[in-house]
Amino acid sequence: MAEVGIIMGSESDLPVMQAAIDVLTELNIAHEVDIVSAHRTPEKMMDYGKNAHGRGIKVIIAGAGGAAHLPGMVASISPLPVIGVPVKSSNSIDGWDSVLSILQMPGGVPVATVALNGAKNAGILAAQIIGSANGEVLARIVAYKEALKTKIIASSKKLNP
Ligand code: RP5
Repeated sequence: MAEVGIIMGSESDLPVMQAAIDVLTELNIAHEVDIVSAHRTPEKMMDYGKNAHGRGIKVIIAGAGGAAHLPGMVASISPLPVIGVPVKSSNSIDGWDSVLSILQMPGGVPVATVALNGAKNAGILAAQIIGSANGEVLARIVAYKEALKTKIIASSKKLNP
């Protein structure tokens, strides 16, 4: 059963959002993926936000670009933690519109906003949230971070043998 729900406003967001899918697959966290648009399928968005926790989803990752209302609107209706991914999309002026639309939420309705096109970190953060209450997942995160360290040490040694 999926524990992380990955949604995005358009199929055009998928090349960016694929990084979240890939890292969750790598960390062996069950996830589901769907296109849910705040502006084009508002009823589906409300249904998703209302029902995700009842279906066993524990964290939602929502990506959108331009007037990026999907993460905030889902956060407005869901009790789950929502991670927002600002996408530099075709309708985005320079990316700042996507960032600020997701980042500047009013008090009481948080969205954990990652960097522009930062879907990989959204996936890792979702895994860390799951891992905070699941020892097996936590051990995978520890191993993941250890691998990051090993890679940097190897790069350093290559430059300074
Ligand atoms: C947003 O508009 C979507 O999330 C996407 O980032 C952007 C452009 O959508 P398309 O016109 O490519 O479908 O709602």
